[in-house]
Amino acid sequence: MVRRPYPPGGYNTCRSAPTPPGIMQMNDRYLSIDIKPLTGAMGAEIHGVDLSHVDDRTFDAVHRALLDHGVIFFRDQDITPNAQMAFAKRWGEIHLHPHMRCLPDHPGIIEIVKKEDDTTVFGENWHTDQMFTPTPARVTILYAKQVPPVGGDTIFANLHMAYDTLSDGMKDLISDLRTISVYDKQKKRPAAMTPTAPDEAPEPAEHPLVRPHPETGRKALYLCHAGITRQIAGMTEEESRPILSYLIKHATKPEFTCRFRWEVGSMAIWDNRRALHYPVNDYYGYRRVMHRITIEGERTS
Ligand SMILES: O=C(O)CCC(=O)C(=O)O
Ligand SMILES: [Fe+2]
Repeated sequence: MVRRPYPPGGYNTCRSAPTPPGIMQMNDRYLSIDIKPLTGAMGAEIHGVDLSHVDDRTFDAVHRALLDHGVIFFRDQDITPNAQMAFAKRWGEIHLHPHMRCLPDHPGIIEIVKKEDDTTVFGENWHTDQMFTPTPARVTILYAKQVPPVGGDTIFANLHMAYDTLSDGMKDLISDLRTISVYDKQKKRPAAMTPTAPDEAPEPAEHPLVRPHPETGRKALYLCHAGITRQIAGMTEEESRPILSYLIKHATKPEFTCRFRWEVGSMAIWDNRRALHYPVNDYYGYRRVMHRITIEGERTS
Protein backbone atom coordinates (compact mmCIF):
# COMPACT_ATOMS: atom_id res chain seq x y z
CA MET A 1 0.00 0.00 0.00
CA VAL A 2 1.52 3.32 -1.01
CA ARG A 3 0.31 6.70 0.10
CA ARG A 4 0.72 9.64 -2.15
CA PRO A 5 0.60 12.45 0.42
CA TYR A 6 0.92 16.10 -0.47
CA PRO A 7 3.79 18.22 0.84
CA PRO A 8 3.02 20.49 3.83
CA GLY A 9 1.29 23.48 2.28
CA GLY A 10 0.33 21.59 -0.87
CA TYR A 11 1.72 21.96 -4.36
CA ASN A 12 0.63 25.57 -4.77
CA THR A 13 0.04 28.41 -2.37
CA CYS A 14 -2.63 26.53 -0.44
CA ARG A 15 -1.53 25.87 3.12
CA SER A 16 -4.16 23.36 4.11
CA ALA A 17 -3.98 20.64 1.47
CA PRO A 18 -5.55 17.56 2.98
CA THR A 19 -3.91 14.17 2.77
CA PRO A 20 -5.79 11.87 0.39
CA PRO A 21 -7.06 8.53 1.65
CA GLY A 22 -4.26 5.98 1.44
CA ILE A 23 -5.87 3.79 -1.17
CA MET A 24 -2.96 3.65 -3.59
CA GLN A 25 -1.04 0.42 -4.03
CA MET A 26 2.63 -0.07 -4.81
CA ASN A 27 4.25 -3.37 -5.73
CA ASP A 28 1.20 -4.92 -4.22
CA ARG A 29 -0.27 -8.12 -5.53
CA TYR A 30 -3.88 -8.73 -6.42
CA LEU A 31 -3.88 -12.42 -7.28
CA SER A 32 -0.76 -12.68 -9.44
CA ILE A 33 -1.00 -9.15 -10.80
CA ASP A 34 1.81 -6.62 -10.48
CA ILE A 35 0.78 -3.00 -10.14
CA LYS A 36 3.55 -0.44 -10.49
CA PRO A 37 2.67 3.20 -9.88
CA LEU A 38 3.95 5.48 -12.62
CA THR A 39 4.45 8.85 -10.92
CA GLY A 40 3.86 10.39 -7.52
CA ALA A 41 0.55 11.73 -8.79
CA MET A 42 -1.28 8.93 -10.58
CA GLY A 43 -1.25 6.05 -13.03
CA ALA A 44 0.00 2.49 -12.76
CA GLU A 45 1.33 -0.07 -15.16
CA ILE A 46 -0.17 -3.53 -14.61
CA HIS A 47 1.56 -6.75 -15.58
CA GLY A 48 0.26 -10.31 -15.55
CA VAL A 49 -3.17 -9.76 -17.08
CA ASP A 50 -4.39 -10.93 -20.48
CA LEU A 51 -7.30 -8.60 -21.19
CA SER A 52 -8.85 -10.98 -23.70
CA HIS A 53 -9.44 -13.53 -20.89
CA VAL A 54 -10.43 -11.78 -17.67
CA ASP A 55 -12.25 -13.72 -14.96
CA ASP A 56 -14.35 -12.06 -12.26
CA ARG A 57 -11.61 -11.94 -9.63
CA THR A 58 -9.14 -10.42 -12.04
CA PHE A 59 -11.72 -7.91 -13.21
CA ASP A 60 -12.39 -6.87 -9.60
CA ALA A 61 -8.65 -6.34 -9.05
CA VAL A 62 -8.32 -4.30 -12.24
CA HIS A 63 -11.37 -2.24 -11.30
CA ARG A 64 -9.96 -1.58 -7.83
CA ALA A 65 -6.61 -0.57 -9.37
CA LEU A 66 -8.39 1.91 -11.62
CA LEU A 67 -10.14 3.48 -8.63
CA ASP A 68 -6.80 3.69 -6.82
CA HIS A 69 -4.68 5.09 -9.65
CA GLY A 70 -7.06 6.92 -12.03
CA VAL A 71 -5.45 5.44 -15.13
CA ILE A 72 -3.97 2.00 -15.67
CA PHE A 73 -1.79 0.69 -18.48
CA PHE A 74 -1.18 -2.77 -19.92
CA ARG A 75 1.50 -3.83 -22.41
CA ASP A 76 1.67 -6.48 -25.14
CA GLN A 77 -2.03 -7.15 -25.36
CA ASP A 78 -3.12 -9.14 -28.41
CA ILE A 79 -6.82 -8.43 -28.53
CA THR A 80 -9.42 -8.48 -31.32
CA PRO A 81 -12.16 -5.85 -31.57
CA ASN A 82 -14.67 -8.48 -30.37
CA ALA A 83 -12.54 -9.30 -27.31
CA GLN A 84 -11.97 -5.59 -26.54
CA MET A 85 -15.74 -5.11 -26.73
CA ALA A 86 -16.41 -8.12 -24.46
CA PHE A 87 -13.94 -6.73 -21.91
CA ALA A 88 -15.43 -3.23 -22.20
CA LYS A 89 -18.95 -4.50 -21.49
CA ARG A 90 -17.79 -5.62 -18.04
CA TRP A 91 -17.49 -1.92 -17.14
CA GLY A 92 -21.05 -0.98 -18.10
CA GLU A 93 -23.05 0.18 -21.09
CA ILE A 94 -21.11 1.27 -24.15
CA HIS A 95 -21.31 5.03 -24.66
CA LEU A 96 -21.87 5.82 -28.31
CA HIS A 97 -20.16 9.06 -29.25
CA PRO A 98 -22.91 11.33 -30.57
CA HIS A 99 -20.74 12.91 -33.28
CA MET A 100 -18.25 10.22 -34.38
CA ARG A 101 -18.64 7.17 -36.61
CA CYS A 102 -17.72 3.69 -35.35
CA LEU A 103 -16.01 0.85 -37.19
CA PRO A 104 -18.61 -0.53 -39.65
CA ASP A 105 -18.49 -4.06 -38.19
CA HIS A 106 -18.09 -2.99 -34.56
CA PRO A 107 -20.64 -0.46 -33.36
CA GLY A 108 -19.14 1.08 -30.21
CA ILE A 109 -15.51 1.03 -31.38
CA ILE A 110 -14.13 4.26 -32.82
CA GLU A 111 -10.98 3.90 -34.86
CA ILE A 112 -8.86 6.95 -34.08
CA VAL A 113 -6.62 7.59 -37.04
CA LYS A 114 -4.00 10.28 -37.44
CA LYS A 115 -2.50 10.01 -40.91
CA GLU A 116 1.02 11.02 -41.86
CA ASP A 117 -0.11 14.38 -43.27
CA ASP A 118 -2.62 15.27 -40.54
CA THR A 119 -1.52 18.29 -38.53
CA THR A 120 -4.03 17.79 -35.70
CA VAL A 121 -4.80 14.84 -33.41
CA PHE A 122 -8.13 13.57 -32.04
CA GLY A 123 -8.92 15.08 -28.66
CA GLU A 124 -6.17 17.67 -28.76
CA ASN A 125 -6.05 19.65 -25.49
CA TRP A 126 -7.02 18.73 -21.92
CA HIS A 127 -10.40 17.03 -21.58
CA THR A 128 -12.42 14.26 -20.02
CA ASP A 129 -14.40 12.21 -22.52
CA GLN A 130 -17.83 13.22 -23.77
CA MET A 131 -18.29 15.90 -21.11
CA PHE A 132 -20.46 17.67 -23.68
CA THR A 133 -23.21 15.06 -23.11
CA PRO A 134 -25.56 14.67 -20.10
CA THR A 135 -23.95 11.28 -19.26
CA PRO A 136 -20.21 11.82 -19.85
CA ALA A 137 -17.99 8.78 -20.26
CA ARG A 138 -17.18 6.85 -17.10
CA VAL A 139 -14.26 4.87 -18.45
CA THR A 140 -12.30 4.92 -21.73
CA ILE A 141 -10.53 1.81 -23.03
CA LEU A 142 -7.93 2.72 -25.65
CA TYR A 143 -5.88 0.15 -27.56
CA ALA A 144 -2.81 0.95 -29.68
CA LYS A 145 -2.81 -0.66 -33.15
CA GLN A 146 -0.12 1.46 -34.81
CA VAL A 147 2.18 4.02 -33.18
CA PRO A 148 4.93 6.38 -34.35
CA PRO A 149 8.55 5.42 -33.59
CA VAL A 150 8.63 8.27 -31.10
CA GLY A 151 5.99 10.76 -29.92
CA GLY A 152 2.23 10.43 -29.62
CA ASP A 153 2.27 9.94 -25.84
CA THR A 154 -0.82 10.69 -23.79
CA ILE A 155 -0.63 12.76 -20.59
CA PHE A 156 -3.11 12.39 -17.73
CA ALA A 157 -3.89 14.72 -14.81
CA ASN A 158 -5.36 13.84 -11.43
CA LEU A 159 -8.54 15.83 -10.76
CA HIS A 160 -8.73 14.74 -7.09
CA MET A 161 -5.35 16.32 -6.47
CA ALA A 162 -6.45 19.38 -8.40
CA TYR A 163 -9.43 19.81 -6.07
CA ASP A 164 -7.63 18.90 -2.83
CA THR A 165 -4.86 21.44 -3.40
CA LEU A 166 -7.15 24.43 -3.90
CA SER A 167 -7.36 26.92 -1.06
CA ASP A 168 -10.36 26.75 1.23
CA GLY A 169 -11.44 30.12 -0.18
CA MET A 170 -11.47 28.80 -3.75
CA LYS A 171 -13.19 25.58 -2.66
CA ASP A 172 -15.97 27.67 -1.06
CA LEU A 173 -16.27 29.88 -4.11
CA ILE A 174 -16.73 27.01 -6.57
CA SER A 175 -18.53 24.47 -4.39
CA ASP A 176 -22.01 24.97 -5.90
CA LEU A 177 -21.07 26.14 -9.38
CA ARG A 178 -22.16 24.31 -12.50
CA THR A 179 -20.49 24.48 -15.88
CA ILE A 180 -21.75 24.40 -19.45
CA SER A 181 -19.87 22.24 -21.95
CA VAL A 182 -20.44 22.14 -25.71
CA TYR A 183 -18.99 20.02 -28.50
CA ASP A 184 -17.11 22.07 -31.09
CA LYS A 185 -17.95 20.70 -34.53
CA GLN A 186 -15.97 23.36 -36.38
CA LYS A 187 -12.64 22.55 -34.72
CA LYS A 188 -9.91 21.25 -37.04
CA ARG A 189 -9.57 17.46 -36.68
CA PRO A 190 -7.63 14.70 -38.44
CA ALA A 191 -9.17 13.96 -41.86
CA ALA A 192 -10.60 10.59 -40.78
CA MET A 193 -12.24 12.05 -37.66
CA THR A 194 -14.83 14.37 -39.21
CA PRO A 195 -17.94 14.73 -37.03
CA THR A 196 -21.28 13.49 -38.36
CA ALA A 197 -24.02 15.99 -39.29
CA PRO A 198 -21.64 18.96 -39.32
CA ASP A 199 -24.44 21.54 -39.63
CA GLU A 200 -26.47 20.37 -36.63
CA ALA A 201 -25.73 22.45 -33.54
CA PRO A 202 -24.88 20.22 -30.52
CA GLU A 203 -26.86 20.65 -27.30
CA PRO A 204 -24.89 22.06 -24.35
CA ALA A 205 -24.53 19.90 -21.22
CA GLU A 206 -24.46 21.14 -17.61
CA HIS A 207 -22.36 19.50 -14.87
CA PRO A 208 -21.13 20.37 -11.35
CA LEU A 209 -17.68 21.96 -11.27
CA VAL A 210 -16.89 19.99 -8.11
CA ARG A 211 -17.97 16.43 -8.67
CA PRO A 212 -17.96 13.73 -5.99
CA HIS A 213 -16.74 10.49 -7.51
CA PRO A 214 -19.78 8.19 -7.87
CA GLU A 215 -17.86 5.14 -6.56
CA THR A 216 -15.46 6.57 -3.95
CA GLY A 217 -17.21 9.79 -2.92
CA ARG A 218 -13.96 11.69 -3.22
CA LYS A 219 -14.29 15.16 -4.78
CA ALA A 220 -12.78 16.02 -8.16
CA LEU A 221 -12.50 19.27 -10.03
CA TYR A 222 -14.51 18.51 -13.15
CA LEU A 223 -13.86 20.52 -16.28
CA CYS A 224 -12.30 20.47 -19.76
CA HIS A 225 -10.31 23.03 -21.74
CA ALA A 226 -12.06 26.28 -22.72
CA GLY A 227 -13.16 24.99 -26.15
CA ILE A 228 -15.51 22.50 -24.42
CA THR A 229 -16.21 23.85 -20.92
CA ARG A 230 -17.11 27.36 -22.00
CA GLN A 231 -19.05 28.89 -19.18
CA ILE A 232 -20.22 28.78 -15.59
CA ALA A 233 -24.01 28.54 -15.42
CA GLY A 234 -25.52 31.89 -14.43
CA MET A 235 -22.42 33.87 -15.48
CA THR A 236 -21.39 35.37 -18.81
CA GLU A 237 -18.57 33.77 -20.79
CA GLU A 238 -16.45 36.81 -19.99
CA GLU A 239 -17.05 36.42 -16.25
CA SER A 240 -16.49 32.66 -16.37
CA ARG A 241 -13.25 32.68 -18.33
CA PRO A 242 -10.80 33.85 -15.64
CA ILE A 243 -12.13 31.28 -13.13
CA LEU A 244 -12.18 28.38 -15.59
CA SER A 245 -8.81 29.23 -17.09
CA TYR A 246 -7.23 29.42 -13.63
CA LEU A 247 -8.74 26.06 -12.68
CA ILE A 248 -7.65 24.20 -15.83
CA LYS A 249 -4.16 25.65 -15.49
CA HIS A 250 -4.06 24.54 -11.86
CA ALA A 251 -5.46 21.07 -12.65
CA THR A 252 -2.79 20.35 -15.27
CA LYS A 253 0.32 21.19 -13.27
CA PRO A 254 3.07 18.68 -14.03
CA GLU A 255 3.02 17.58 -10.36
CA PHE A 256 -0.50 16.20 -10.86
CA THR A 257 0.24 14.24 -14.05
CA CYS A 258 1.64 11.08 -15.55
CA ARG A 259 2.64 10.41 -19.13
CA PHE A 260 2.32 7.17 -21.07
CA ARG A 261 4.49 6.09 -23.96
CA TRP A 262 2.54 3.80 -26.25
CA GLU A 263 3.72 0.67 -28.00
CA VAL A 264 1.70 -1.50 -30.37
CA GLY A 265 -0.45 -3.68 -28.09
CA SER A 266 -0.60 -1.17 -25.23
CA MET A 267 -3.98 -0.66 -23.60
CA ALA A 268 -4.90 2.29 -21.38
CA ILE A 269 -8.00 2.45 -19.22
CA TRP A 270 -8.84 5.74 -17.54
CA ASP A 271 -11.53 7.02 -15.24
CA ASN A 272 -12.95 10.18 -16.82
CA ARG A 273 -14.64 11.18 -13.56
CA ARG A 274 -11.28 11.91 -11.94
CA ALA A 275 -8.73 12.26 -14.75
CA LEU A 276 -8.07 14.62 -17.61
CA HIS A 277 -6.04 13.54 -20.61
CA TYR A 278 -4.06 15.22 -23.35
CA PRO A 279 -2.86 13.41 -26.49
CA VAL A 280 0.43 15.00 -27.50
CA ASN A 281 0.63 16.19 -31.12
CA ASP A 282 4.35 15.73 -31.77
CA TYR A 283 4.57 13.10 -34.51
CA TYR A 284 3.83 14.84 -37.80
CA GLY A 285 4.81 12.55 -40.69
CA TYR A 286 3.72 9.37 -38.89
CA ARG A 287 0.49 7.43 -38.72
CA ARG A 288 -1.09 6.40 -35.43
CA VAL A 289 -4.15 4.16 -35.10
CA MET A 290 -6.05 3.38 -31.90
CA HIS A 291 -9.25 1.49 -31.08
CA ARG A 292 -11.37 3.30 -28.54
CA ILE A 293 -14.41 2.29 -26.51
CA THR A 294 -16.07 4.48 -23.91
CA ILE A 295 -18.45 3.41 -21.16
CA GLU A 296 -21.50 5.47 -20.38
CA GLY A 297 -21.22 7.40 -17.13
CA GLU A 298 -23.67 8.51 -14.50
CA ARG A 299 -26.00 11.47 -14.97
CA THR A 300 -24.47 14.23 -12.87
CA SER A 301 -27.76 15.67 -11.61
O1 LIG B 1 -5.14 9.34 -28.80
C1 LIG B 1 -5.01 9.44 -27.59
O2 LIG B 1 -3.97 9.26 -26.99
C2 LIG B 1 -6.22 9.82 -26.76
C3 LIG B 1 -7.33 10.35 -27.63
C4 LIG B 1 -8.52 10.72 -26.81
O3 LIG B 1 -8.65 11.81 -26.36
C5 LIG B 1 -9.52 9.69 -26.52
O4 LIG B 1 -9.41 8.55 -27.01
O5 LIG B 1 -10.45 9.97 -25.78
FE1 LIG C 1 -10.37 11.82 -25.02
